[in-house]
Amino acid sequence: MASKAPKRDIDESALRVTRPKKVAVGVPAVLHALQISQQQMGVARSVQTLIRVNQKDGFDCPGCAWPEENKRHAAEFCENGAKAVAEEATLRQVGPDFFARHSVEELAGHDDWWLGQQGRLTHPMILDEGATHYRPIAWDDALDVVAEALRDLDHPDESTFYTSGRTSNEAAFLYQLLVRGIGTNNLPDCSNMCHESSGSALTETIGIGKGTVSIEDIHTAELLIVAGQNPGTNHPRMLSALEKAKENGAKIIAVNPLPEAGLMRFENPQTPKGVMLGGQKLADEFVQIRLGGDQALFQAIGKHLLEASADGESADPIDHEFIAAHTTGFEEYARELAAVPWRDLVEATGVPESALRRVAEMVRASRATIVCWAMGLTQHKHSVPMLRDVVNVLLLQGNIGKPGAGVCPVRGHSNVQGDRTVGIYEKPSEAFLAALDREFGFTAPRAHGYDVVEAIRAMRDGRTRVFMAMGGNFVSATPDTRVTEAAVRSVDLTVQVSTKLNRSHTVTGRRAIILPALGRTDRDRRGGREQRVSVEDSMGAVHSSRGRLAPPSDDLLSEVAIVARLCARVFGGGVAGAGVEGAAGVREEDRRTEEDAAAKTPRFAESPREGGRPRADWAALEGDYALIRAHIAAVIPGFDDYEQRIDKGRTFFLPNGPRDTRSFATSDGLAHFTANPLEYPRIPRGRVLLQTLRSHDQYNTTIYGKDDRYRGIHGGRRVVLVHARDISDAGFAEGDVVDLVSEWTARDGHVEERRAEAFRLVAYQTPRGNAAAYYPETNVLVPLDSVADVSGTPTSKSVVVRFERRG
Ligand SMILES: Nc1nc2c(c(=O)[nH]1)N[C@H]1C(S)=C(S)[C@@H](COP(=O)(O)OP(=O)(O)OC[C@H]3O[C@@H](n4cnc5c(=O)[nH]c(N)nc54)[C@H](O)[C@@H]3O)O[C@H]1N2
Ligand SMILES: Nc1nc2c(c(=O)[nH]1)N[C@H]1C(S)=C(S)[C@@H](COP(=O)(O)OP(=O)(O)OC[C@H]3O[C@@H](n4cnc5c(=O)[nH]c(N)nc54)[C@H](O)[C@@H]3O)O[C@H]1N2
Ligand SMILES: [Mo]
Repeated sequence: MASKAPKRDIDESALRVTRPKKVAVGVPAVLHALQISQQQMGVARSVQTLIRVNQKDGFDCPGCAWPEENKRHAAEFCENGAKAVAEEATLRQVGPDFFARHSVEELAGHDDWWLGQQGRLTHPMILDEGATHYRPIAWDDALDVVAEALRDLDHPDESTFYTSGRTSNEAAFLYQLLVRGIGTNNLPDCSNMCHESSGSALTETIGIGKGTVSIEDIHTAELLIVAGQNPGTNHPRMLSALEKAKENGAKIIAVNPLPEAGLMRFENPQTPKGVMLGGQKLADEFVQIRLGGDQALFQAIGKHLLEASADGESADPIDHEFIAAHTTGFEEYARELAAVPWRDLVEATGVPESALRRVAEMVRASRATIVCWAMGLTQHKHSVPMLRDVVNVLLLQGNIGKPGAGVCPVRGHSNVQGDRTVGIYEKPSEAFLAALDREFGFTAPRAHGYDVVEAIRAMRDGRTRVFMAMGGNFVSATPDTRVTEAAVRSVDLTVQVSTKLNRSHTVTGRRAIILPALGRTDRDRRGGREQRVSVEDSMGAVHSSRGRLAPPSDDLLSEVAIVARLCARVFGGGVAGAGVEGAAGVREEDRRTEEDAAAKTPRFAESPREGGRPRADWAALEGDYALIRAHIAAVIPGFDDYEQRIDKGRTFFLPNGPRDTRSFATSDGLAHFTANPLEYPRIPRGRVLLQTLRSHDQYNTTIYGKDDRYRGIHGGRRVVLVHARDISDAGFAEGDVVDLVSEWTARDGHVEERRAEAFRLVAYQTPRGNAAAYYPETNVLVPLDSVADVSGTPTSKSVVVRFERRG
């Protein structure tokens, strides 16, 4: 039996701090995962579930986007994947009785851990205007309310549609069609807060916003630089790939302000050696960099390579042939870099010149280098130029489009990359829109829509009347919590398609609707057959995913069904089932006739907007997801024979010009060197620069447990990790509880302050002047206007704060 959900929030007074660990994974991790699984779903369901994770006929792990290897292990999951699965496959439930017992106000007073631990949502719910409690509502009525609100808009841009990154290709494609059919490109997604900087930098420089390596490249690289990433917690299966690379002779450089356990050493629970020998040493070199110093590091590497090339004494490290044939901008890059003083590079990184040169020598010695990165590189003000400088270094040695070499932005959510591929983007390309128009006989809007930060501004400024979210936890995941919450509360109607209860169900518009959806692990029967969906991993490989577990309730619909029914209501034509078919599939007798639909056809259809509306047989799409895949194949290059290519658990790669043929879809068909002035954060006196990151027991805003085992934090989350001398310099002692106050100079020049209360000071091995605390508790400190240049990503890894004694 699963154990009961907690009754109380996290008790921070129970917090315990021990020494951080040096080794990641191993047997304790597996035991911990099994324990969490059993609490959530009992023994039998745990076993039944975990053996299907990432298997060829199983479901794609909702944990992260790291690819599976072709030859699968019997247990192709990791501790944190197991936790992600347990979180979804839990037997705990949040049904109408739960909402009758708890007012929305009471729920809003609980922390994210408590909310998430209550269980799966089982029934559509509505919060009427002025009501204190959600009440149950039939699916048809709920969808009618949404459709009606959409057609009542004066302008389509008064609606905004968020997507988190777990949504399947099929659901995401239909969802963007709904949104563009309504007439807006307001499609912000979690990517805007995540790898948007990677997309921006890579599209500009190599013509594709994705990585250029496969898992085999990782195995065969001579050098891997892992910067701004904590794979031991967030991509544990990546450690097996790094281990294999090491066995093949690769060197690894870890670049991080924190000595993260997984990067330093790794015990592979799947090999006896890992368990018995205390694991494999992973990082050959640990560069303990200052927050935001990575641009300087990559400039230092580039500068050293150019200097070595010029001295003419030893083998030239620069691939002049590649540069001449495939790139532009080299001269200017080299000239600008020559003018950057080493002193500045040392200051920005906090690393002595000798160590910078040592690292650069490792790069020089390698004939195949991969740079992997995640949030430590994407969530800074200057992330885009930083990543352009990563590309510059790789281009110098021709490390794009050759085996064992390339760029590897390691994605977060399990289908965030696929969602973008199938059109979840506020700035869609003309080619994509033109193809969409042709396929569905309408004209999609061309004007760009809102990203996440712009969406919040629009709500704040009263320009949004309907906000819908396909998964995720918008209110907790976004920056500037107080501003965002007020913004969301000003919307007429908020609609959340969700699997689990979270804060976005408690901070709502004047009216709110919860639409409970099937998750990855749930069996999805529609149209009398079991449906599968498909996803794209971090390396551009597409494969199918099929849940096998009995869903928590018969009242759930798949995301595809929810969107298909909204399309039918908003656009008319092929109206899918009324009535609640739940997981049992569409019942013939429940199908509405076209005439019924016409009677209910929204005002949109009566006075169609200029572009007309997309035409499709929505009911048919709901009944057979293969038909949606056929549409995707017709609109997006690279999906030919989609259906056959995902049969029998097969995986196929989407085309990738730089990787496959060294062709670059830039304006001139060449890869671009860029000259980027050096930037790095300056920390005012008496302040520290705070990064907001993940603990080991959380998945973004979903908190699995209260420990961050590898960092030695147990039983609580309100900690701030700081250098011991910065604690004493600020006049505090380790263990003191302080408020974190962020300081931000607004555009008009005045300094704004934001406060996060009651954090315990923990002395930690971080560079002087740098600190770390967990997200989402600290999102309240991140100013809405503090975003990365070009990409607009909130600067979650660099927030200037001071500590204040609690009054
Ligand atoms: N278990 C689990 N898995 C997850 C997630 C989860 O929450 N839990 N989230 C998923 C998602 S959506 C994502 S995007 C990924 C996130 O994966 P990560 O990017 O690994 O997540 P963070 O915890 O934000 O860790 C950032 C890392 O970068 C370092 N860092 C911070 N600033 C800098 C810097 O300026 N320079 C350098 N070099 N390093 C820096 C931090 O010390 C930390 O090690 O993980 C995915 N997988
Ligand atoms: N300060 C700070 N803020 C950050 C970050 C940071 O490092 N620091 N990281 C940013 C990053 S990288 C990301 S990706 C975002 C994450 O932002 P989001 O993706 O919005 O947040 P999650 O916490 O992953 O969303 C969890 C919720 O998704 C729902 N859910 C889970 N699975 C499914 C499903 O299959 N279908 C549906 N419909 N719903 C589902 C559940 O209800 C669950 O409560 O946060 C960003 N915010
Ligand atoms: Mo992410």
